[in-house]
Amino acid sequence: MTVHDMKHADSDSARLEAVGGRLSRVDGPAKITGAAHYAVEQQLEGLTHAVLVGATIAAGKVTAIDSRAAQTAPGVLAVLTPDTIMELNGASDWLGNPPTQATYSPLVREVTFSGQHIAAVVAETFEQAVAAAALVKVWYDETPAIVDLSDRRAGDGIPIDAMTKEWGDAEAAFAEAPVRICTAYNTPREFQAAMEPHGLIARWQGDELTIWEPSQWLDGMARTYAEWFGVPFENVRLVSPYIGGGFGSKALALAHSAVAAAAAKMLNRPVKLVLNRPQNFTSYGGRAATRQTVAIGADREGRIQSIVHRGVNETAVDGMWVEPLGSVTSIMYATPNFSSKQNVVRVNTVVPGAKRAPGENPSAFGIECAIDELAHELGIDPLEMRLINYAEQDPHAKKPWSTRQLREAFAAGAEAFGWAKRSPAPRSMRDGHQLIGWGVAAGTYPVRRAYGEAVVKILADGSVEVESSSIDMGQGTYTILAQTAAETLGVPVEQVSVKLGDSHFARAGVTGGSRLAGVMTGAVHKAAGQALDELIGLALSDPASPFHGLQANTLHVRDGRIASPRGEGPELSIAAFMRAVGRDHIEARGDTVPANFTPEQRYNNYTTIATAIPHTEGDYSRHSWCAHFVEVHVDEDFGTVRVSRVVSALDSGRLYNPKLAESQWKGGIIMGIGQALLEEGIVDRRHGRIVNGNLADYMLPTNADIPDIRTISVGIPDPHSSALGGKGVGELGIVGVAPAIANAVFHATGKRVRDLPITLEKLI
Ligand code: MCN
Ligand code: MOS
Repeated sequence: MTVHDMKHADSDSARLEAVGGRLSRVDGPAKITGAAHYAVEQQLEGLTHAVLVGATIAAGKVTAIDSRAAQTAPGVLAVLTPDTIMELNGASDWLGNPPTQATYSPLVREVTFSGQHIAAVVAETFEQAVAAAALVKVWYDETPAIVDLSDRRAGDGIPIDAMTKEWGDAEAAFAEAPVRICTAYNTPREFQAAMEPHGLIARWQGDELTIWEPSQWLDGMARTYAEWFGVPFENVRLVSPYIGGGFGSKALALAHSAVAAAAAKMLNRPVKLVLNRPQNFTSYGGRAATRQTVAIGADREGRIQSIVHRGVNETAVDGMWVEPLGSVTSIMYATPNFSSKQNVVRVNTVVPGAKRAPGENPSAFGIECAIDELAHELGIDPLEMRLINYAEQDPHAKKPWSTRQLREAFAAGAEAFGWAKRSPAPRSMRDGHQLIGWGVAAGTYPVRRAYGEAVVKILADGSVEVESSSIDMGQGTYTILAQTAAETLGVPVEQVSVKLGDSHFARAGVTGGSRLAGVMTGAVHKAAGQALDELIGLALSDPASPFHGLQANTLHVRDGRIASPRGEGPELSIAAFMRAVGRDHIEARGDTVPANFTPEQRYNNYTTIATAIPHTEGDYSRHSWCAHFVEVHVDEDFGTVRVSRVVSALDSGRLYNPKLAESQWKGGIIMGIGQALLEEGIVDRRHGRIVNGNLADYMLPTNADIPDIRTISVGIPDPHSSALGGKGVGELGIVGVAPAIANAVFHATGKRVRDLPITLEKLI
């Protein structure tokens, strides 16, 4: 702990080490000193290296592969092709649906996207594998590819009926509304661009498989490997102690994972395969490109009468991804009439995937820009517009919110930003050649819940161990679970060590949808409570205990010392007590899984998302909320946009650790700035190739692009959302940032940019 932290702690009500304290990340020192070993940094005896060969066309057939030169190159152990790689079983999907095909080949003959894996070379060294992979010759029969949503041959796509949300008569009410806007918004293909690339080391020992792989979901991925290779689930061990960012991309075992594990089995040697940066743009999906139209009808006072919303997202030729575009549209504002429908369009891409707040993020871009447009049309302040249409309950589920501090967020954000000083007309604020714009937008993310399990051990020396197969990709899981165990047990946080990232620990479900913190603090709280009960029970009942015979029904543990609540009798450390009763540990396995769950339901709870609890289950609708206030400077001559100020007020319920929550929110806001101004996957129209698939050409914000960001927590504990009263944090922050910036750019320039990113050529 540094002096700086101590100062922070002093100014906060919660104790540093308790839940709600501003404890710095307990994994920080290991990461900074290099003591933290990431998955693919493991040093193994006899390690071999695999390198992939990807398709250079986006559609067609591989007609021939000549691997002779590669096979005889120095150090080469094997060249795998669709003909030579071992056959795998099909695996069930993450919803738990059974496989659609009996067999699976991660190397293909039928190409459906550029970069798809066709062959792999395994060699003694990485350099040998790279050199030999360049010698593999591939011939194709190329057919025309559908490169993106704008391709006419792609058509209107496939309706996803499950996404339809309707009440009232939206079309008729829109037609009759005195004030109407109807606008279209587009977001491009985006990528997660985590600093740590995807990759893995696979090792077989008999029919036991160990995989070191960065993972947001050890148990889900272990299930996939077990199914591919037809071995029992228990035989697969996933190890992922540290992760250099995932942002949604690291939850599934992918084709390259299968190639490495198959190669390891075929060669009976451990195999390491790490995707190079361009392969990180084609081996798994980023955020799907989206198109939406938002039609809003209102009365002259600004009260919304109807919203008609239509959305489309791209998906793959041979895989389905739905980016739910109506998710924010359907709940943010009160409206008597509503209709939202969505189609998907198949294009020649790898299956798109989850990127921070999938669905909510592009959904908010549509509705939060449209509200700004309506406010401008009516001459109403955009913040006032949002208050006029404030949804007092969930308009779709027709249930009260568990908690919704959005009004408080608008008020706190506006106050801190100085919104009252905004001059309403576009182009009315400037500083020399810089046009200044102020924009606002709201955001939300549902509280996703699931059941969790954890093991808490009290050891002979009084230290505590927490074990869970959940993970920390930078959010702070290690830290908040240490705080939860320390507070529940009454021991100093330095005495707690948290072990994560090993599928042989107590099982855990996916780290996705901002659910892990709520699930795991609940499970650790429960397991630690059980361990404490056992400790106290032993202290009162064991004949060798110094507390034996004391007329007390309970004991207190504080700062790692056991005492009676009234102070009579002895007081001793947990270590001294464990010595006295001759115990070397106390262990409790606590879970929040319903008692009537069958073993299969339990297995599915950890390895699929089939048992996730709907956020509108029961009496309430549960969501986190936020309001972003943004200032931009737009150069009048050059059209360059700089975000100069951000104030965001957010409701994530109770915060387990405000320091980490603020860091998460800021990370989301920074990602939102990138999305608004920079990020865009560019596809070559001739061969459907991502041309900017590297970190030099795929633009991401750097420190120089990021202004001072102020975050304000307006949450209150929400007992309906989680055991400790927290709601989701990690994804919330990004939702609403891009529309707040687009709205600010309109205020600065009088120009609406409805296609992200907002680049200078769209402004001049
Ligand atoms: N937290 C808190 N109080 C709460 C809830 C959370 O203080 N009430 C803090 C905790 O430090 C917790 C963190 O916020 O560890 C994230 O909590 P939450 O978002 O609720 O849940 P998850 O742990 O499931 O986070 C996953 C979420 C997702 S889905 C993406 S995508 C994402 C994100 O977290 N990817 C990230 N944040 C990321 N941060 C980093 N550094 N890297 C990523 O890849
Ligand atoms: Mo987050 S995109 O749900 O991993």
